[in-house]
Amino acid sequence: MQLSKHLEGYDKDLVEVVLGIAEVTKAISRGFITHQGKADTSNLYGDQQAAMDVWADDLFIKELGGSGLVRYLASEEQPEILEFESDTDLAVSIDPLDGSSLLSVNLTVGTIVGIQRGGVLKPGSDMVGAMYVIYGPLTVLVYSVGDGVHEFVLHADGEFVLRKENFTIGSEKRLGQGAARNTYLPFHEEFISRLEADGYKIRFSGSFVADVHQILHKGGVFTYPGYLGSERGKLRLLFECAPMGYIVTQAGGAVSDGVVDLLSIVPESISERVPVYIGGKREIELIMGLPK
Ligand code: AFP
Repeated sequence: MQLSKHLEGYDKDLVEVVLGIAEVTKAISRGFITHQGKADTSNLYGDQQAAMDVWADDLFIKELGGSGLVRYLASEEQPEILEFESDTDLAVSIDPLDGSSLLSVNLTVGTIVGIQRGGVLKPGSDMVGAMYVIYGPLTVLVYSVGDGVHEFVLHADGEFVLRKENFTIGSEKRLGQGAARNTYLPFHEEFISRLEADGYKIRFSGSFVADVHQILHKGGVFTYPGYLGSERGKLRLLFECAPMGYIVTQAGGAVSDGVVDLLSIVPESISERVPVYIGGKREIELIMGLPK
């Protein structure tokens, strides 16, 4: 079944936005060969932008800004929230190319999208939908509009075709852990030690979207914690953690900053960072229960 068919019956504007984003991701999947190398620019966070980052960001702004379907757009590559003429109140936050520093070594990167109504600075629990696309050996799109999690594969004829419907998080013991061990805070050190003692295998690529995709399918937990020198972590609440957290929660998992449900956090700015623990309920309960 094609993506457009699968989305039948949901809010028309929301469906059009999801399909518009899917169209851009098809262009991105074809564009890796022609947009290699680095741009001479860096984003709001000081990350040097890859040529693909800038190009992909541009494609999304043109598609969503020109569609008349999106009022607000926040992109990880833009310093401000963009506002467009629109009859809707749909608001999109987007990381056009997460993990792009890995492009130079040809590892998997992806696009992450969260969709809200009325504005982007809202808690993840208010989302009306989220999706991500992984550009790996296959181009795979995963979406949820609050009614389960579904996965599609991009076929040679240019269509996203259903591969897994209503799937739930796996149950294997896998552990993706960011930050250097000598900067771990004591409760985090304890968390990791307990998982290691329980036989968790390490899985970390440096591409959050790919790492969470693996945990979603296989099971376990991904964490990029707060650490000495950066107690609020590295990853972005709006562009990375909330949309992926929404999807993992929809798949029967959970997401936290270590203390509260991450989806309950109201972002104060688009650039807000947050410690993240995302994966199975058991692992998230463990970190939330450890004394801080
Ligand atoms: P890039 O998009 O700049 O490659 O950053 C990727 C990322 O935000 C996230 O996808 C990774 O989990 C994290 O950074 C890896 O960061 P470190 O390599 O500094 O641990």
